Amino acid sequence: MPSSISHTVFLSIGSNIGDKLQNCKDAIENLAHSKGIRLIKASSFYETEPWGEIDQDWFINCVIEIETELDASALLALIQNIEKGLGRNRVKKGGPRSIDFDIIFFNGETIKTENLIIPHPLLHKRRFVLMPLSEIAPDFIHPVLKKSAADLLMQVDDNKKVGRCKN
Ligand code: PH2
Ligand code: MG
Ligand code: MG
Repeated sequence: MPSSISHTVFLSIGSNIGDKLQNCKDAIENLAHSKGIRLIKASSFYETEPWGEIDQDWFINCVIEIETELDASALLALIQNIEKGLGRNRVKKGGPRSIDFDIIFFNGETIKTENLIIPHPLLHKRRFVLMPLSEIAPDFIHPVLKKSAADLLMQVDDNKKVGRCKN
């Protein structure tokens, strides 16, 4: 349900099918133009080695900060709708995708529903999330781990390659 209260939300965006960079740009554009959403910051784009399921193409990833009046479940419905519009079809968990949005933080809240766990339960293990997050919000404190994004990046045990795109 929309309300007049504004929430600060960080989202991770990724693509590893088709024109990956354009897919990420389209995803940001779509979200930024949606009702009740204000784009605050966007990180650089990063070329990232696949994490988890390694038998797939490299990704383009980025992180954005938005302000929104939507609550977490309404925001989830919105991003799933944008994913669908950009050609995402859910084939395999963790497998290739034309676009993927993940809500990583919603204010400093912890949320657990059937469809949504916030903070994202894997974010602190993923260099491809922590690098762009630290670029735009190094001091943001993970509400469960009580560490800043920059500290989480310094400590992360993930040797997958993550490189800033030159653009
Ligand atoms: N997303 C996954 C699984 N693995 N690896 C990279 N580098 N980037 C991703 O966005 C990614 C992944 C599941 O959503
Ligand atoms: Mg994901
Ligand atoms: Mg997702």
